Amino acid sequence: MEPVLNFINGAFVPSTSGATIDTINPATGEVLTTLPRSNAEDVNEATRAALAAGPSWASTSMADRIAWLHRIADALEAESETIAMLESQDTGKPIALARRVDAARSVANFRFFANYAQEQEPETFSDHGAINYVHRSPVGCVGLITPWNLPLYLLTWKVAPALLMGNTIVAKPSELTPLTAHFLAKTIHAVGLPDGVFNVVNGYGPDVGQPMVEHPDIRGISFTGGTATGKIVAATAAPMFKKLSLELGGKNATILLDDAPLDEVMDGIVRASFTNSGQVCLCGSRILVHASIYDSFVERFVEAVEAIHVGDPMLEETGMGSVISLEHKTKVESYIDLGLDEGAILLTGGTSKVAPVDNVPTRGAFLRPTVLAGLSPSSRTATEEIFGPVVTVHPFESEDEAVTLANLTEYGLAGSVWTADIERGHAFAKRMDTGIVWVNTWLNRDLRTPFGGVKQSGVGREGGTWSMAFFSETTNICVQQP
Ligand code: TXE
Repeated sequence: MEPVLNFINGAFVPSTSGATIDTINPATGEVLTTLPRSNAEDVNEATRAALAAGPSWASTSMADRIAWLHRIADALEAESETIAMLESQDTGKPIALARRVDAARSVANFRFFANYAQEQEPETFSDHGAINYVHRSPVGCVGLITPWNLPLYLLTWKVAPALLMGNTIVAKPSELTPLTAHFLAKTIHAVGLPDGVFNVVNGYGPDVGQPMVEHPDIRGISFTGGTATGKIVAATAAPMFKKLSLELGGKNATILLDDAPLDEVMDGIVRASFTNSGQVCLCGSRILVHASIYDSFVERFVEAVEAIHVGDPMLEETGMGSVISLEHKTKVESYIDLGLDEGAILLTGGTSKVAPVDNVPTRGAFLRPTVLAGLSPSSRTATEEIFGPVVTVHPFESEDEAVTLANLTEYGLAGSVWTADIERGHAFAKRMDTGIVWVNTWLNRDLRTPFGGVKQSGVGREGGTWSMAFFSETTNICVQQP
């Protein structure tokens, strides 16, 4: 596989130091290729290119930029299978999931913002004999920093609106998953986007991400990643008054009210628990079940979880592949052990010592989906983010108790409520202290809606007009009428 390079000013270049990092296929343990180990010098180069390209890109019309988004979407769509393959190799996720979620949504992100921009009405207000209108201009050069769980999906979620609103970009993918950001750069280069408008700098967070946040000419940062890193980013950016969007961690609750129709909801709850090996910040990692249906739910849930085919991500029938790395596998296993120390009953799965996944490479980072019962809802295992294929299940006696349990962690990103009575779903959803609530569904995404969390899950919202607002500055122009 060709080495990943930085993409700066329309050229593919190594880091100035020449240093590289290996990127591993987590399902096999094999080295896929190398990526540049960049540093502040490379960030400065990329920022210089972005600034130089800024004025001409900002002066393009919205219609031109919409056309560019469609060109990029068309080119990505033509290569969907390649994107799925790269993403599956880079992350260990099943190829079917990479096709259905990562590749498809990366195209959809460009298409959505191109089409949605055309639906927007001018923002005007008239009163006191004057007409006000909101003039939107680009933030300028923006920094996009993304994580390893949905690499291209989350990068394009930021690139599309940033380009649409006339910004130039310095992007930093996770050092664990550089392949599809590189592919996006090649695609953007091939369609002929002007040099310097989109730049990619690869490397470790402290070496590349930190200098991006510190750079005075990078005027906005859109960050998706862990809460701990989000705090570092926020502390650096705050005194510089940069525009900042932080999509961070979660410990989301899946709540079954006493009338939840178990047969109908089971598939949704298994998906919410174990999609992408639980490595989606929107996954439900705590399942709260009304006591009256707890036993029957647990029995059917465990049966459904044990039916998930865990194995080689390249096989079509695989439902769950590996986690992102051996290091992350060890972290997840430490939480399974912690859960047992905190008094959990292991209903299925467990560490690879207890429940090894067979027919996979020994150096593959594979874990079985794991369900822990009997834990206090305020235990560490049930309140700290694990970000792996591990869920805890807890009974509750009343809706008030369920609301208290749902809201007790320091996170507030998402959650789902399952009930036969839609009115109860509406009412319960409004009591949850999260940015997103699904009722009788999960990961049903309308890209016009605000996406983001509260508390330790972050600050700001992206999606639809929220993204267009984040990636632009407003000037209100008030004209006195004659
Ligand atoms: O995050 P990290 P990871 C969260 C999820 C999990 C984590 C997993 O909850 O906790 O992200 O992704 C760069 N200055 N979400 O481990 O370490 C780093 O190189 C600037 C929530 O990758 O935070 C990488 O490119 N940047 C999310 C990026 O930050 C730094 C969805 C994220 O790395 C940096 C997906 C620094 N000092 C994952 N240190 C959601 N809410 O949507 C590291 N980075």
